[in-house]
Amino acid sequence: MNKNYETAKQTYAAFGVDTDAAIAALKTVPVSVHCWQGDDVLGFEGAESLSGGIQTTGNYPGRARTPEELMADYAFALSLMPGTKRINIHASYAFLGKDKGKIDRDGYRPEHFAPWVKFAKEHGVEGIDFNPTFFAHPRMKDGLTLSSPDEKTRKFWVEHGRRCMEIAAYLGKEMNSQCLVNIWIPDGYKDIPADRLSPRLRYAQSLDEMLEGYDKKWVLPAVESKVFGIGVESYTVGSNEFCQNYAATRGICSLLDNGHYHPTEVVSDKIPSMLAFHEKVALHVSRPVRWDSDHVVIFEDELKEIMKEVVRNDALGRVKIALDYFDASINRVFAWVTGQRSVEKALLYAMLLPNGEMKTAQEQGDFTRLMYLQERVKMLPFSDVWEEYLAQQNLDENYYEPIMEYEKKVMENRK
Ligand code: RNT
Ligand code: ZN
Repeated sequence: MNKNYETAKQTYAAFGVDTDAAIAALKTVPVSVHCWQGDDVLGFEGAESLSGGIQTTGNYPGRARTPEELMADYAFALSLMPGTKRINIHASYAFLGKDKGKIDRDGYRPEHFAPWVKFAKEHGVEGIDFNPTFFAHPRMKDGLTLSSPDEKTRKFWVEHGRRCMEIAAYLGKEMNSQCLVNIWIPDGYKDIPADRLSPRLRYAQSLDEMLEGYDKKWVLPAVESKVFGIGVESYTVGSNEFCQNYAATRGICSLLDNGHYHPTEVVSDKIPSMLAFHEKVALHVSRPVRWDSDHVVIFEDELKEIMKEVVRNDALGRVKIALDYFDASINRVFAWVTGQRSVEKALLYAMLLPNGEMKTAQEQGDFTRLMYLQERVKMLPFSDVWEEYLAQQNLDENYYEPIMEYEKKVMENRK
């Protein structure tokens, strides 16, 4: 054990904080790591660009171009991430094999995801989460999927959703860990619509059809809302109110992506409101810069606030944490690892706060002491505890060099 850690441990103990307990607790918190950071959300279906209001920017060399390359990069990234990990797969990352070109998204089956189960088991991850892919596909009509007025289109996407619920049950069973299925649709209008209700009623109906009879033991469905996307600036069908009411009335989960709200709204404040009424709530941890830009998550204030709400409300078992960002302007493995490590740091930071004492100060109306404590803890030797956490898992702060080596040896050859 390093000397700095011993000193840090005593410093925190003076505030009534047990650093050993925090380290042990953090090791068990699952964080779901998205597969789509590795290839700019393109998937295995041959897509050359993204659509549905989301966008990756940058052209840093070395993008994974094949399933093999993506899996290699994913495995390498996971090896540099501390803690308990899950993998998070989009339907567009199916291994279609001989079915390629013969079946469409309404025909995907569990077997097309068997390689992901193998991958998950080989890399010691806790479970697999899943996402139907309702974007970047020719069957979107006028930018709509589950809310389409065209019955053939709507049915196609409902069927895709139903297939995904079956795939998720398979993934849950195989991994012996409930699979979170996140439902996000890009549906919306660029300009002022004449009817804002009908698309929402159709979306609700489609969700009901898609979720009918799903395997409650192995699958936990969630709906993700959004305020706007590129090309759908005026109206999105799956708004916040729509998704929250849908989730509440159907007894499913609501997923909050911190890039999906008006700029002065914060997800940290939404978490306790959700916890007051829901057993579970899901997160997409992202970093919006001026818009839903999906920048790499870094260790900044709102991330700390989000994890404080998870930790101090004893909600580690109730809040499902997943990552959602995609940056193509820097080394993609570095982006992956930095975002995951930032979430881990924020969790540890929250666990090392004298939360009980601060709460007492608040309840006693002693706001002077509350501010004193809140400011005081900012300068405690957090980094020594973080490095100890890494060291106990044979990791350290230098993850830059190994990634640069990997870039030279592996990624630079992808031309
Ligand atoms: C889009 C949503 C959604 C996607 C992923 C790829 O704005 O955040 O979660 O990022 O499904
Ligand atoms: Zn998201």
